[in-house]
Amino acid sequence: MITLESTLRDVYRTPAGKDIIDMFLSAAKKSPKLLDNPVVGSLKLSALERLLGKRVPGIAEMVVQLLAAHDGEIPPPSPATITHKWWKEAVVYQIYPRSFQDTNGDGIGDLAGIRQRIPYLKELGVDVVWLSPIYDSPGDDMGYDIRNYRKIMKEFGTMKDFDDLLRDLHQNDIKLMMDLVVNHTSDEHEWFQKALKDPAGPYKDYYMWAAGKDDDAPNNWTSFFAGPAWNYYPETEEWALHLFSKKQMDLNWDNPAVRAEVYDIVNWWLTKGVDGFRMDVINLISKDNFANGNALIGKTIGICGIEHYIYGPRLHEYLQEMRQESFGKFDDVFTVGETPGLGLEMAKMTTAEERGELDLIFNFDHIDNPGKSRIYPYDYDLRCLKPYFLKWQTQYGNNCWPSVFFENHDNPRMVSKVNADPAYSVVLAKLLAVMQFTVKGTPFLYQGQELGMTNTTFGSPADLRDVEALNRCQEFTDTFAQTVGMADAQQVAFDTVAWGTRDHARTPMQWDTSQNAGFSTAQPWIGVNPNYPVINAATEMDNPDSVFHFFKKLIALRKKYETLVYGAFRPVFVWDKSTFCYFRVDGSSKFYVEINLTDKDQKRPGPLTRRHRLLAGNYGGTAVYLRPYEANVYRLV
Ligand code: ISL
Ligand code: CA
Repeated sequence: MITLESTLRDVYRTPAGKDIIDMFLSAAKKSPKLLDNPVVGSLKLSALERLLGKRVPGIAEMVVQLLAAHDGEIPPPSPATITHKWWKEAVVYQIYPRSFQDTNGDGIGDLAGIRQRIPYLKELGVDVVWLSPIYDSPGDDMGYDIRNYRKIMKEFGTMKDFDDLLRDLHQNDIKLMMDLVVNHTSDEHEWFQKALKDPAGPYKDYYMWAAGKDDDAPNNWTSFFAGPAWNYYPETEEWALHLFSKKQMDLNWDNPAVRAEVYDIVNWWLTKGVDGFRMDVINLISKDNFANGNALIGKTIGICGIEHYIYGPRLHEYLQEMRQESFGKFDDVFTVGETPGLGLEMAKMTTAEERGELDLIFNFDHIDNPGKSRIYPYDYDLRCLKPYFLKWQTQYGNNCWPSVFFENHDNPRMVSKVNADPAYSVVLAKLLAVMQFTVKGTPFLYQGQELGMTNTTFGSPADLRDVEALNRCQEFTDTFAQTVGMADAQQVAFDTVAWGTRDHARTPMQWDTSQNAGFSTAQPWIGVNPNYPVINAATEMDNPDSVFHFFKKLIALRKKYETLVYGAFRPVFVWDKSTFCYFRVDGSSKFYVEINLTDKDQKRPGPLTRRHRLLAGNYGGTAVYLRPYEANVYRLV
């Protein structure tokens, strides 16, 4: 049992302990190798704060509490070989249906629009389409607040539209992955409504309730979307938990009736022929207790109370039961868990094939630089990708399989984060493609990434649509008003939020140079990026040097050479922080990748020989040195 008296070495031997210490060391810009030092390793856990060199009182207690339910966990050892699976070879394309293609002139994307664009997806060469939620929803969090799991959101169409889409995708050898949001439901879901109408009935215990303290919330937990994580309901005279928006009510997974409902929903969609699920914040479903969160850690991370549910006591039990009761009964479906906050060791406990839980997870440690959050503007340093990939490509084990992504519907466009100068966006988009399709793991593309789509410009809060951004705008206005005065506070708040808002990823897909970029004949629900006359699918499909054709080429390469899927990852010149170079090798082929992670010319760390055949490069050829953000893939013959 880990206690405050345990040594840091004991803590570091546990999966969760290692991940947490690594996370805090990385944020404090200290090397994980610090724990190899025998003196440091023998320090008591209570000395952790001093090790980090900054006051984070209570961090040791947080580690003890988080580890309490996971004592003795040991990740299964890595086997010598990798099991071949179709979903390890596939390329996944995430569609945000609201912004993909409108066909009925209401300014909102729909299922018929996705069906219309299947030829485009075939041309690109993707194997799986992942749809962000399409279920009936009031749209408070753009569909991540589900009101009816067996009904299609009216703006997106009907169940017949869904059946037509699924049939046509399958006829084109494209599989379909749905987005399963079961940590919470909309407050308009019938379960929650019944809980309010009949507090003594069976549905109240579908959700997470607690008595308040006097007139205040049960504890100090805050929502991912700013503000307290509790709503008060006079009907029950209690508070209900919402880790996300005020209309997204957390389900009580400790209730076996809730788990049975979820498995029934999953089986209903799998029986319709769906090929897999991306599972929204699935690591948050097990909460340990409602004690207050560590306020200082909450301040550091930006969310208070997270240690009570980020890796909860019954998480593995629920994930194993879910597989047994649903996915495990169907051949060849695949599951990817969205698991914010799970590090590599906890991910092994959740995805190692012997564990019978999830196939893949999304880890977000590379989406922001260590210790940074997109809530506050900062200059993203591309060099951080090197230690990230070195770790996940060499330590994750052959019984686990990485997901490889740079963008999704929750984050600004990567090319703009790295360098806002449009002169670099094509080269950067191609650099990221070289990395995404040549490291080991399943690539997950986000719509528009294959075009090099960028962030847009928002003029005022009226241009924003995301509940998280609008909440933060209000929160920051209130905070800044105390220092800069109300007149400037709103502008400062908006400028802060506009940098990292999720809305950047949700502007309409840019199809061609016609009105609204060919997305809709009506005014779209969110503004079109003004750069669509240059960055759009039609223009790029006519240009062999475009980002589109570069992605298409790399996807084809990955299909042609199994070495790029299952081959060994062999990093070289690891000491060089400015470049990232590695081999992919198996019995049949050998590939070499060289990437310049900076906006400066860099000396090539390793010489090219006449054996190096350039297959793809974002400058279309090579020079004596590596140019800004240059990325090249060679086959050695
Ligand atoms: O942005 C993030 C990771 O880069 C996280 O803060 C993200 O909000 C978190 O991972 C949860 O995201 C998922 O659940 C939310 C929903 O708003 C997001 O769109 C979804 O991806 C609540 O359902
Ligand atoms: Ca529409």
